[in-house]
Amino acid sequence: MAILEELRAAVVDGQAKVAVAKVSEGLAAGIEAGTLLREGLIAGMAEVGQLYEEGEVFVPEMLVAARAMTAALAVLKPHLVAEGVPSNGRVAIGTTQGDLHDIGKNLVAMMLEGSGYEIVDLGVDVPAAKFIEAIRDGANVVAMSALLTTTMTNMQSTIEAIREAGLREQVRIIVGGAPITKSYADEIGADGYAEDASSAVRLVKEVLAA
Ligand code: B12
Repeated sequence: MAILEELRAAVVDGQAKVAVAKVSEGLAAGIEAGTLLREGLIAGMAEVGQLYEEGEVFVPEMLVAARAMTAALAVLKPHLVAEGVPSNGRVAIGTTQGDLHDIGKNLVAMMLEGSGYEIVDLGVDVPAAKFIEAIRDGANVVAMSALLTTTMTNMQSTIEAIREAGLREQVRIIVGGAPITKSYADEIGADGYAEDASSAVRLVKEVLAA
């Protein structure tokens, strides 16, 4: 479909205005928000990652691509987030310390919000102390995101800090992000792992029911 292809290309080229226009055009043409997300925005960002790995683009290009994706996501958000769903629990979400990647985290937050969870977004580069504060403020779930192999280890130290604070039993901890696996989640003592935003919604439901 031409619109999806143009949307994907706009993300790759870092053209925020075009990406925003294509999302609006797609919605007006009756394309589902989830399709625009997966086949346009996420496909574009995956291509940028591939090009970066191949040495075809560098950090500045990744950054403008991320800005285009973020701008387009803002338009898509009300369509992804169903309204009027009662709160099913409070999720404190953040990207681990040292890590500035937030697109995946924001998507997970949006999908959870759309499924009726109250979201406390702690942002990026989040130290353990901030997660601990959020638990003391009533979060039932802590969701940590990491995109770098150098920052994924901070998930483990955060879980340890939560345990040392005596709060581990009262919270469910889930983790995700491109370098994270189920076995890593098990190894560091998290309660669950999901590979994308829609499975994150299922996961939160499961861990809260356990
Ligand atoms: C965009 C991007 C950037 C942007 C980020 C902008 C932003 N606002 O986020 C910028 C330019 C800032 C950036 C910087 C860097 N980046 Co970068 N970046 C990327 C890129 C291309 C895309 C990431 C992305 O947004 N993907 C799209 C989203 C939708 O996917 P996602 O994040 O994986 O999230 C999904 C799932 O993982 C899951 N999920 C995510 N979080 C969570 C949390 C929970 C709880 C759950 C359940 C699920 C879940 O659900 C999400 C939705 O489906 C990746 C390439 C890649 N293949 O991932 C590199 C990549 C992550 N970056 C990389 C690197 C090296 C860097 C830099 C070190 C580069 C540099 N030399 O400066 C810096 C680090 C800065 C820092 N301290 O964080 C490497 C990491 C390598 C490694 N193994 O550690 C990658 C893999 C590129 C590569 N192939 O080498 N980057």
